[in-house]
Amino acid sequence: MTQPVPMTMGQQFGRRSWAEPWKIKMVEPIKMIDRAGRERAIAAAGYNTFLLRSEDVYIDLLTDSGTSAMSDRQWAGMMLGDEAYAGSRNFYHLEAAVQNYYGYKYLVPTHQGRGAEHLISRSLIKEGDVIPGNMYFTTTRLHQELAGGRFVDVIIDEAHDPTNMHPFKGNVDLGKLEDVIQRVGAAKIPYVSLAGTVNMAGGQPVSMANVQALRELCDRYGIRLYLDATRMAENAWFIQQREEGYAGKSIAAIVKEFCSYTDGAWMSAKKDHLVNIGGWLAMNHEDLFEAASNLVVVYEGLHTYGGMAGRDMEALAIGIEEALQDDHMNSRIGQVLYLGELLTDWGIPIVHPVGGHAIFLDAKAIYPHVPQDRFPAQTLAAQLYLDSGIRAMERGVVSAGRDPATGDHRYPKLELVRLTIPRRVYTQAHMDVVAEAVKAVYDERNRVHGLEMVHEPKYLRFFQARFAPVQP
Ligand code: P70
Repeated sequence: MTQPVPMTMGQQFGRRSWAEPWKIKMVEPIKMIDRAGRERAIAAAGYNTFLLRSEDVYIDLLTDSGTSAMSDRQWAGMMLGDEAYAGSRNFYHLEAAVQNYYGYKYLVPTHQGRGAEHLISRSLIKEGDVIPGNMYFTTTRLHQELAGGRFVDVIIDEAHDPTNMHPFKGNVDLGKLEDVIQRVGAAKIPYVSLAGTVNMAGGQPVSMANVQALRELCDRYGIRLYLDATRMAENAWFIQQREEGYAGKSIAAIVKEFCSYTDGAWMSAKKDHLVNIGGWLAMNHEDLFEAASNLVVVYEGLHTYGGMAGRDMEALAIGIEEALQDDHMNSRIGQVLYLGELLTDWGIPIVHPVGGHAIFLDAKAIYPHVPQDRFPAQTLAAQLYLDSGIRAMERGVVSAGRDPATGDHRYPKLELVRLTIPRRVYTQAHMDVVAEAVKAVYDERNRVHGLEMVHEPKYLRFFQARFAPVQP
């Protein structure tokens, strides 16, 4: 009798396995606390994974933001910090990296993404303005609203359907956008807010054809186009894989071309750029540069550091270069796809196609018996922690918040739990453990009944809200 030959995952899927283009030089121990400890920890956290202590977490998939492992080159760069208050040499290195890889003329550094969102919103939005975009992001929309604007979603309908296999579910629906322009008038639209790999849609990319067409439409009406470039390098990988004519182009070339159709970008460098803190706003128009580089000194710090230390800017400049390498991106997204393939094989409902930075579990499909005002995604994230100390994030009705006009919950079509994969941090074995935990929670799905909210903060409630289990 012949034994079946063991196969690698790559062989099982009919292709060669990929491997990370690095080896591990330093490790940080992690451990899983016992079930009783996890029960105590999640109850003390009000069933909100944002309120857990990191010490009580085993595998931390809360976010890919600021959680990357830096390279030896980046750590070496940290030693080269020029901590002068003004004109640090690391700022000029960073400025050159952004100009070189993203192609924008002017740079305003900020402490992280929302600092840049604040500056662009305050500089360009007037009371009563409308900002169309490809699905809201929590902090982006809040800054647009605080500046007096109103966000209008113009993403294609396919983005709201977790099973639709459209290859570019982040695309803007140009018909919807033109309707908005015609309804409110171009003068009321300071800019279109475009995001690469749309976070709330499941990390879904925008095609090059879409940004080209968007540029033409914006030009026709004299409207500016700004990009949330937070995960634009990941977006470029999808263009390289899926869009005709881009298979032979590098990630760096694709990012540069994509950005050339936009007027500027804001960035949370804590994602793509492989640093633990940092951000920037970059632009081609001088008027925005003038306004933002003046406002930055009020809210962030001088215009040559914007809330970052010199060493942070150095690590970031080096991170930009590393982030845009093809072999890095192949292994980064390859790991996300690996987890997605396992869960798909086991019949667990997730958002398809799998996006760039995370797997999104479809909590509505997993808990059809839990109504949306009992917070199915919040419940699922808590269950996952209880099962194995894995920390994920709610991306559903809690994240969507309340409508400022009516005060009611906003009920998004997508009610998701995000398993976000930090860059260069976990191994394939960690992904196996995560998949097994999700499966265990899925198998127990009929035993949970949801949560009620017992404390609700005014801004970005998902960060600090508290919940309690409801009985059947
Ligand atoms: C996440 C983080 C941050 C982010 C983003 C996009 C597409 C801007 C920002 C803001 C952190 C986060 C933020 C709000 C709710 C939950 C988590 N996303 N644009 O985990 O950047 O955090 O640096 O101020 O994804 O997705 P920053």
